[in-house]
Amino acid sequence: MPQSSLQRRQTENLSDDIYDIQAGLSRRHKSISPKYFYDHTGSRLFDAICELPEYYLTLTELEIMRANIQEIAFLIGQQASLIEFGSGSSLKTKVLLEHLQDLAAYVPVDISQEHLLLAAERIGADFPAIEVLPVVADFTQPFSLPTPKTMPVKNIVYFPGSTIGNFSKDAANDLMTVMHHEAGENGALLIGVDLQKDKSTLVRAYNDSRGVTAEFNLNILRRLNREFDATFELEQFSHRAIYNEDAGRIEMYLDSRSDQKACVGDEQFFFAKGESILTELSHKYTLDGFADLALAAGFRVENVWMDRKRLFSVQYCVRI
Ligand code: AVJ
Repeated sequence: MPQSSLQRRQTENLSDDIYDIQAGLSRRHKSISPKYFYDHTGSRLFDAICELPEYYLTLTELEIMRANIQEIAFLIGQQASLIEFGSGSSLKTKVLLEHLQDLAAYVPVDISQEHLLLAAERIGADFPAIEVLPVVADFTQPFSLPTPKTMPVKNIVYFPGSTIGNFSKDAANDLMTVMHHEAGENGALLIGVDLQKDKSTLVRAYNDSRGVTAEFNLNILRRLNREFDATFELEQFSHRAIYNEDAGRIEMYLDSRSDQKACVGDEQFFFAKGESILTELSHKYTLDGFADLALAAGFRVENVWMDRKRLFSVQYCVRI
């Protein structure tokens, strides 16, 4: 894309984002999309969360991948194209690629061009034998796939980290439908799914003792101040994460400590003392619950790998 139109697209995105943030804060139950967590600081804070033993998700998923990598690689087979939803900067992706040297291509898909190209470059350097074809796209909408030099036998969509948990049941169904489309005929989905478990383990994972998650949550306001002309006072909000058992999900909020106002762009918002902004939902699935979601989007769960405590699952779903 020529430089000028790329810049134009980035400014358009910026104003789209402001409208999106303003719309979320105009609702009766205020919310800010979790996609705004991940600026540079937010990504670093998330990396720090992933190293906390209380945040069992990342370490457990990695352990499951390592323990079952032979079987996973066997199911994926030869000459597949691995399409990762997300930039592919994780250790799990490396573990997978180390055992898939005969891939037709590796296709990381991410909306953040900067993040994506950096991660793709690193992967290209670490795995010179694999053709890396990054795609800048919003993966919640259908996108077209690049054509690798080697014709792929099948497409494997890879979606680690239980990011599926961030999506409401309807949005998760839509996203699974996009993944079904991108997998194409003979395709499959390899996905990390966090599981329902005792409330205290879940609550601790999102209220870590070092306060990294609180910092991560508050950083969203810092980012709005810096990038979206907002005027939030960070000390006037506090982190809260609860487990909603009926809905089977963690809900993360920023609670206003006082009656106050803040601007975002040219709009002003009022926050009553104790009023909350919802910043993230993190759905936890039962095995049956996820199998139903998969089925509704045209996938059959063929294999489920879990840790011994059944905290987390990695699931291989085939297209039906
Ligand atoms: C990356 C969306 C899977 O929901 O557990 C971690 C993000 N939020 N701690 C999650 C997150 C608070 C994470 N996901």
